[in-house]
Amino acid sequence: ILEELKVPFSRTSVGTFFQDRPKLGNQYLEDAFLQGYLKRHLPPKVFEEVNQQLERFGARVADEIDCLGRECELNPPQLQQYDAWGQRVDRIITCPAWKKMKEISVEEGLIAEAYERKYRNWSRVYQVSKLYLYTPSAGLFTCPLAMTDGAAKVIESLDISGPPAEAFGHLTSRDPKQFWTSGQWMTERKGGSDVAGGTETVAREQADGTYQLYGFKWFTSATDSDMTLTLGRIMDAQGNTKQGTKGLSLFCLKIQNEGKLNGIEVQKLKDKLGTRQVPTAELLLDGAKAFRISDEGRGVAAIANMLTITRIYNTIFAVANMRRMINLAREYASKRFAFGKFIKDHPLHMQTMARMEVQTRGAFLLLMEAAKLLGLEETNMTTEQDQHVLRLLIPLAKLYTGKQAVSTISEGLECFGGQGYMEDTGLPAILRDVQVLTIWEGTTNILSLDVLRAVAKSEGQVLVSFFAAVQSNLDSSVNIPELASSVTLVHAALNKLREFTQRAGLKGAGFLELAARDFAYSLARIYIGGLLLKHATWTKASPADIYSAQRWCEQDLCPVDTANRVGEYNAEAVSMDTILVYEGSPL
Ligand code: UCC
Ligand code: FAD
Repeated sequence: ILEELKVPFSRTSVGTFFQDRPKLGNQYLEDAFLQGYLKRHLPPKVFEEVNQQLERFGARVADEIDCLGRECELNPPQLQQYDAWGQRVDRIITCPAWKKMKEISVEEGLIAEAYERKYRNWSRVYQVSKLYLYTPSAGLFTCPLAMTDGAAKVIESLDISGPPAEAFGHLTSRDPKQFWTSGQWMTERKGGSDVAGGTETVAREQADGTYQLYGFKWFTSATDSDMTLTLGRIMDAQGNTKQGTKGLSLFCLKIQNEGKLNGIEVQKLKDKLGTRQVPTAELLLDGAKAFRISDEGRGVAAIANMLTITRIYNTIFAVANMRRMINLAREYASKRFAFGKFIKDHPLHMQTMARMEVQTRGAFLLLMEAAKLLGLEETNMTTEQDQHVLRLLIPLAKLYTGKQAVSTISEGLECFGGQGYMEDTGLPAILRDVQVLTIWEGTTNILSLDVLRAVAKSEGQVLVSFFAAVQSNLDSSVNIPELASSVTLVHAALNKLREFTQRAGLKGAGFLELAARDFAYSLARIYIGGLLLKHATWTKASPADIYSAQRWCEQDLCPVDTANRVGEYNAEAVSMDTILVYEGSPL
C-alpha cells in the first residue's frame, strides 16, 4: 500500500534521491593551465609529442591508475616479523596494487625520462608534468620514486665506480626486472632536522674497502625499496668518531642480499596519520654492508642533491593534490543542488573556489619554474642567475606549497559539505596525506633557514639574482593596461623587500633567524607574482590568466616588512614570545 501511495522512506524504499559522485575525467584535458603553460614554453615539435603523451597518460590515470591508488590506501603494508617456525624474517608485505605501481612507473619511464633527456632541457618539465598527473592517483608511490630519482641524481653527480655506480642503471631503467627503487635514511631518534647533531650510526671499514653500519634509523619510508642512501660516522681503529657535520659520510647499500635483509632488523612499521600506503619503518642496522660514496666528512653536502629532487617531488605532490581537489570540487559544484540552484551558482561558493584556484595556479608556476631551471642545469644551459634562483626556489617551493596544500585541501573538503569528511569518498585521505608535506624533507622553519644558508653561502648573490629575475618578469607585463596596477603592487613589495634586506644585513644573524619564515614567504609570494604576471602577458593568455595574476598580487606580498614594522623581530619580542607561550605552564 505504501508503495502504491509513493510514500518516501517507507520500508520498501530508501528514498529516490542519490547524489551523483564527483567523477574523475582525463586530468590533462581538464587542466587548461597546465596545457597553456606547456604550449607557451615548449618548442612546437616537443609540445606536439608531449601533448599527445600526456593526453594518453591522463586517460590511463583516470581509467586504470586511480583505482589502484585507492587500493593502496585500503590495503596498507604489514610487517611479518617471524615465520611460523619462530625464525625472524622481518618481511614487509605490500598489496598487489603497490607492486603494480612499480611496474607502471617503469613502463611509463617516470624516472627514466629525466635521465634519458630525450627532450634535452625540457625533459624535466615533461617528467614533472607526467608526475603531476600521476601523483594524486598513485597511492603515494611517488614517495619511493622521489627517493629513487634523488639517489640517481646523487650517483650521477659523484665520481664513483663499482656497485654504487652500477646502481644508476637500475634506478633509471625502463625494464621492470632491472628497475630498483631507493630509500633515504637520514633521521635518527635524536633528530631529523639537526642531522649532524642527531646521527649516531657508525661505519666500520672492512678489509675489502666496504663498510659495516651500526645504528638506528628512526624513519625509513618505502622500506620495501631495493637500496638506500644513508649517513654514518666512520669509526677509526681506536673506536673514535668525529662529531658534527664534518664527521658524516654518505653510504649506499642494498636492503637485501640474496633474499635476506642486509644486516638490518625491522623494529616496527610506523602508525601514521596519513601516507599509510607507504611502509615507513624503524630499522636497526646491525652490520649492514655498505659502500661509501662521498668523501669522508662530506655526507651532508653529497646528499643535498637528493634533497633537491625530493623537495621538488614534495612540491609536485602539494600542487597536484590542490589541483585534484579543485577539479573534483568543481565537478561536484555543478551537480549538487542547494537553496534552489546548483552550488556553483552561489557566488560565495564560487568566490571560495576561485581563491583556491588562484593559490593553485601560483603554486603550479613556482613548481614549473623549478623544473624548468633544473632541466637547464642538467643540460649545462644555466646562467649564473639561473643557478642562484634554482638554489633559492627549491626550499621556497617546498615550504610554501606544503602550507598552501594543507589550507587549500582543507577548504576543498568543505566544498563537499559532510561528504568531504567521509573516509569512503577517498577525500579525507588527501588531507591526511598532505599534512606530511610540511614536516618531512625539512620542516617549514628548517627550510626557511635553508633559504638564509643559500643567501649567506653566495654572499648575497642569490638575492641579487632573485631581484633581477623578478624584475625581468615584471618588465614584460608593464605595458599591459589590465596588469599595470598589479605590476605596481609587486614593485612596491620588491622595494620593501630590498629595503628590509639592506637593513637586516646590519642587524646580525639573530635578527635574520627570527625573520626567516616571513622572509621566505615574501620571496615566494613576490616570485610567484612575477610568474603569474609574465604568464598573463602571453599572447594566448585567457581572461582567467589575467584575473588570477591580479588576484594574487592583492594579498600581502611582503609579510616580512609588515611583521618587522610591528616589531616582531627584536630581543623584547623573543622574550615576550616565550612568556606568551609558557604562561601557566609548570616549565
Ligand atoms: O623526510 C624524509 C622523507 C622521505 C620521503 C620522501 C618523500 C618525498 C616527497 C614525495 C611526495 C609524495 S627524508 C629526510 C629528510 N631530511 C631533511 O630534509 C633534513 C632537514 N634538515 C636540513 O635540511 C638541515 O638544514 C641540514 C641537515 C641540511 C643541516 O645540516 P648541517 O650539516 O648542519 O648543515 P651545514 O653545515 O650548513 O651544511 C653542510 C653542507 C654545506 O656544504 P659546504 O660544506 O660545501 O659549504 C652546505 O652548503 O651541506 C650543504 N647544504 C646544502 N647544499 C646543506 N643543505 C643544502 C641544500 N639544501 N642544498 C645544497
Ligand atoms: P625536530 O627536528 O625535533 O623538530 C621539531 C620542531 O622543531 C619542528 O617544528 C621544527 O621546525 C622545529 N625546529 C627544529 N630546529 C629548529 C630551528 N633551528 N629553528 C626553528 N625551529 C626548529 N626521515 C628520513 O630520513 N627518511 C625517511 O624516509 C623519512 N620518512 C618519513 C615519513 C614520515 C611519514 C614522516 C612524518 C617523517 C619521515 N622522516 C623520514 C623524518 C622527517 O624527515 C623528520 O621527521 C623531519 O625532518 C623533522 O625532524 P624531527 O622529527 O626530528 O623533528
